[in-house]
Amino acid sequence: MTNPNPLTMGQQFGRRSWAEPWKIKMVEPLRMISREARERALVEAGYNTFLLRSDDVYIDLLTDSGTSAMSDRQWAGMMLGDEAYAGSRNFYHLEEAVRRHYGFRHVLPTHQGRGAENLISKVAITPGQFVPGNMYFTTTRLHQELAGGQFVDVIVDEAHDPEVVHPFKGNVDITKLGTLIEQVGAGQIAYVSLAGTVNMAGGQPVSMANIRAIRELCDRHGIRIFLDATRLVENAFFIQEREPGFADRPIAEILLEFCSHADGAWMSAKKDNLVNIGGWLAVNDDDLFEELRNLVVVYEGLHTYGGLAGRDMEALAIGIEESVQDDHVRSRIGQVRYLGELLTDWGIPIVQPVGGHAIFLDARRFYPHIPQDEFPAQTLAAELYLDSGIRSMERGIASAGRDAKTGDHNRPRLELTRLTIPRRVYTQAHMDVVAESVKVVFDVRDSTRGLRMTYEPKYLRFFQARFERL
Ligand code: P61
Repeated sequence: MTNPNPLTMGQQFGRRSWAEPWKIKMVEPLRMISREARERALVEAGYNTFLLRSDDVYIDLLTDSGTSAMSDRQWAGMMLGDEAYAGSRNFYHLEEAVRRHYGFRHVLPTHQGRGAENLISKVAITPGQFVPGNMYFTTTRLHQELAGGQFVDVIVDEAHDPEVVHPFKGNVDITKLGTLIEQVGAGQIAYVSLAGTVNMAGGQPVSMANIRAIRELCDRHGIRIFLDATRLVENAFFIQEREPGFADRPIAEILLEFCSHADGAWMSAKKDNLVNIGGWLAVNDDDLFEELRNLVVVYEGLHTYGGLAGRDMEALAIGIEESVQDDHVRSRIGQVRYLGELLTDWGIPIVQPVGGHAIFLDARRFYPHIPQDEFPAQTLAAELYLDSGIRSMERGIASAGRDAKTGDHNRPRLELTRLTIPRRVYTQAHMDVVAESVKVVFDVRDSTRGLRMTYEPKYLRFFQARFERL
């Protein structure tokens, strides 16, 4: 039989195909349990994908955090761990890699991103101060609040609308930031908390022009800028692609320039930096660093290991080098886009434009008949798992938690289910399987019912909350 459609997928989407700049050397078998077994597993997990056993998951798109595949060079680095308690040579490799690619002077390892968030929040926030940022992130905001700060969202309005197409939906609205500074006074602003490719907005980037404008405003008022560098390499890719004047500049160069406008950064190295565990905190100011270096021994470990083994720091140092390579980033984001193109083609509502690390299904438009208080995005994550064993994550009302003052649910405009793509792990065929499953769940959407929360933990409730079907 002749092929009725002799086009590659790239041609069908009107572009040249991309391919991964690596080949596979070691494989990990996948397992798919029966639908009956998935039903049992889901009930046992209280309809919360965080509570599933990974053995019961077929394609795991819960997160891109710590789930990437390391390279042969990184694994070789694991054998070169200098496990000295103090002054491990791997720490100096890490320090050098962060300095070279992010440009900050002082570097501290931490066990992961939230370890670094804890330290910077404790040292840089005086209770009662405000922390403006480009949309909240769960752990970031919690550490800011636990340190006595109050997070204020100053992202552009477009970020809260999943249908608006804008090249830099992660940008700070300079007017909102300026108004806040005028209202509360510069002394009451702890710092600006600026994330690259904003996670909760759908992996949406910040432009170079925007960080320059924030810098200018902050300089006028003596306010510091700290970056959440977790997915800043991916942010640099979007600047290269979309911002005039950057098309011919390597991602590594753009990253360095972006960081040059900030006073420091915290990092969950489990994302961009291609390791299974690790983080770091880096700042330029000597006095601030001295305080942080002292505090790290309380919460993480000595300042030359910060909760990491020597081998972890070596893998991280190598991961940083690999993560800023143009070929790598292009294929990583290319894979996310491929899935986005399929779903868009089939009329499935997703956040547009497609961001760096994930496809975000728009659960409000998916299930218009399920009110937000009945957890449409959580429902969608459960339905996808039931259909095919694909694990995704709720990013809506459950993730947003409760208002600290009123105790009522925070009700974000974005009610999303995240299909997060680990780096260098799955193939295009896996993406096809994922898209087909989303389509099946979409086709039966009208008969799907929502959920009721039956157990609610106090902090970051979405991780451990339990639900049952209505
Ligand atoms: C994720 F459901 N992200 O996206 P740590 N900043 C940013 C992150 O994306 C981030 C951290 C800081 C995760 C893991 C996770 O509500 C959740 O290394 C932009 O995880 O401590 C983590 O870095 C924290 C999943 C975290 C969640 C919080 O999947």
